[in-house]
Amino acid sequence: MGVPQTESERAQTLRAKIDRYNYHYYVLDDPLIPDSEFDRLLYELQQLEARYPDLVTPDSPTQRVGAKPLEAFAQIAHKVPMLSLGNALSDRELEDFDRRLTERLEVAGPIVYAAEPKLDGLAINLRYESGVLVEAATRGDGMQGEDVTQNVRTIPSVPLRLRESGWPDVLEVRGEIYMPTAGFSKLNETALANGEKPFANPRNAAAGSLRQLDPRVTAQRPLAFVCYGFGELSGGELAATHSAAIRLLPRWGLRISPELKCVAGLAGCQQYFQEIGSRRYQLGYEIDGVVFKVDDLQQQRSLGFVSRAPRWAIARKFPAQEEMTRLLAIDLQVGRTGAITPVARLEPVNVAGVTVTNATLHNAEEIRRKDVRVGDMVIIRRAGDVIPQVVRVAPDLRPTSATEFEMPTHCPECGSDLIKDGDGVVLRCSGGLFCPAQRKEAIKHFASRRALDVEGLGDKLIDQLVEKRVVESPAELYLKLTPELLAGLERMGEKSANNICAALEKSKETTLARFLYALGIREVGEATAHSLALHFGNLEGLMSAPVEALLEVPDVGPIVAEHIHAFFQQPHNQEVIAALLAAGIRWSEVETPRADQLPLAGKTLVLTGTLSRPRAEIKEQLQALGAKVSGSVSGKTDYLVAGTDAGSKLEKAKKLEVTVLDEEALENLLRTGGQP
Ligand code: D41
Repeated sequence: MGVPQTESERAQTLRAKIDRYNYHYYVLDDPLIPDSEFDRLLYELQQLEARYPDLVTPDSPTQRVGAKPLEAFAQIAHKVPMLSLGNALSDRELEDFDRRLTERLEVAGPIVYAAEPKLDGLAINLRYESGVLVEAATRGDGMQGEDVTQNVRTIPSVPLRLRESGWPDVLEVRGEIYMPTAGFSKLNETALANGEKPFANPRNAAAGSLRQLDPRVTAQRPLAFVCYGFGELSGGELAATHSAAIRLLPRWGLRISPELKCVAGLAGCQQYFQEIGSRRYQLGYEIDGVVFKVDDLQQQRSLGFVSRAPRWAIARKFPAQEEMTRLLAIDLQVGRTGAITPVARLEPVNVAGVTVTNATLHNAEEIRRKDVRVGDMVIIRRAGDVIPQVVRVAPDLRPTSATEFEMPTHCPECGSDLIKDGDGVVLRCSGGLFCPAQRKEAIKHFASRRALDVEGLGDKLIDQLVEKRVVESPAELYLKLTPELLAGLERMGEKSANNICAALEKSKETTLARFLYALGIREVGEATAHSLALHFGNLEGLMSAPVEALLEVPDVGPIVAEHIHAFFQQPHNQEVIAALLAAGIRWSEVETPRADQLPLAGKTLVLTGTLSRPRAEIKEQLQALGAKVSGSVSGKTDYLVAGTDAGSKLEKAKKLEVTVLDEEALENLLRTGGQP
């Protein structure tokens, strides 16, 4: 069959693009487009070539797996090829995998799989001879890779010599070199501070760090290594199962995944995938899925390989977190304290299952640094419940019509001057509560759950009330809103109107701490509001406190003290407070307990693991009882509160013989006010 001209041209275009993206990705460690986009292009080319085999050329990117070798490093041929891994992108594909294997193996019961997270780093082969590290090579194309021995030797978790004894004379281990997220953030912060270009993600940072020609540079980079497989082994297999063999490694000084687990059958795989997925962002390193391997080596052998991938292993991938879309406009959002945040309006794009239409651009400095222009194709990243971010632009896809964004000098909502704040990065509207945007946000904050908790008074309703100038301050919620007035608004029934009025009435009975938090004083969060309430015991004392007196409150530093003082000096704020009190807001006077009389005074607690309530909430309650809540376990720690999947902190606490409380014990402690 002849190849239509257009198809042939398309294939050529695709090849040129893919080659270029490959080069940027593998050689420069600086990807131009997200992986998801790259995969789509490659897939399109594969489909085209499958339909028209005449289109296949020997140099087509479909004919090569992976990386173009750097000129600078010597090539090393792998004694045992480094295989690639098949993918499952859905539950269905994982099901198919397990069914296929069950049929091939002709087993009755469920297959046992070794499961572990799929780290997003670089695959490496380490060769030990007589217990000494002699060679480290990248995976390359699977047959030969680059000699990165000198660089790998600088990685602290790679032993230069194996510990103890019992290792085979020739031991090749395979694993991933990666950069933990904390180290990655620090590295990029430093790069930014030095005016250098930050890395796009931890994977690129790890790759870039490993491909340094000067090992002294690599040594400065926070790299780590974990093992997940084997290459050449003298004396044959180390054990009868994959997991048993891997578990021999730590005694020789080689790290393995702390998450390595054996699971049974499809159900076990799916549960493991779910479980790791739920902790994905707490792991401290980036993963892009989970790997399942048939644990029994006999079964592995009988399954064998297809092309270059073992039949007995699969990567169940998470949906891609990065996608590309067009930036349609940059709008400005005015926050509660007047801070101006530029927001990217996007052509809707599905990122990991959620349609994204907006992403934050943080501030003008960020827009300048990333050189984001209206009309650009931008890469959007959504990680967990974090607000979607514009990570970078795809510079070679920039249309000629793209326009630079200019920060206005006046508030888009009220026209007041914008002023540079503190470090000069944040712009702030100087309009205060004259600015309708700030008014809306102030009222939303006031009514929010952790402030006065007015149930049913949603954001949309508050927007409407402020826009119609019905309500201009929190106090007017109580003075102006009646069931009749509310029922007259859009999308508001009589019943909801009544409910909101009842909720308003109920919210009047509150606590001093909540009231202070609800006022929305800058830098005064829940914890500080609590400390203030506890320290002063009443509103009058706090309102008239000079800065020096405020500085005596635990957790209050000079900047916060200044904000608090300035807030209460403002006549407008005094009026709002007076009006709120006149409207009937009340709390029972808190007696000022002397700090040292609180039940948990002098006690230091540390929280770790996954807890069933937000940490901030628990922390606040503990602090209210006089406890200090610290981030790290030390000899001074009195209690460690350990949720599920507690890790190194729990181990350290046990070592230091610190009392460990589970969640039930914690709740008891809080209920009884300090008796564990
Ligand atoms: O964490 C990983 N990235 C990972 C990669 C892992 N945990 N296990 C892996 N296992 C294999 C086989 C089954 C072939 C031993 C892998 C990889 N391969 C792999 N990494 C890059 C290509 C293949």
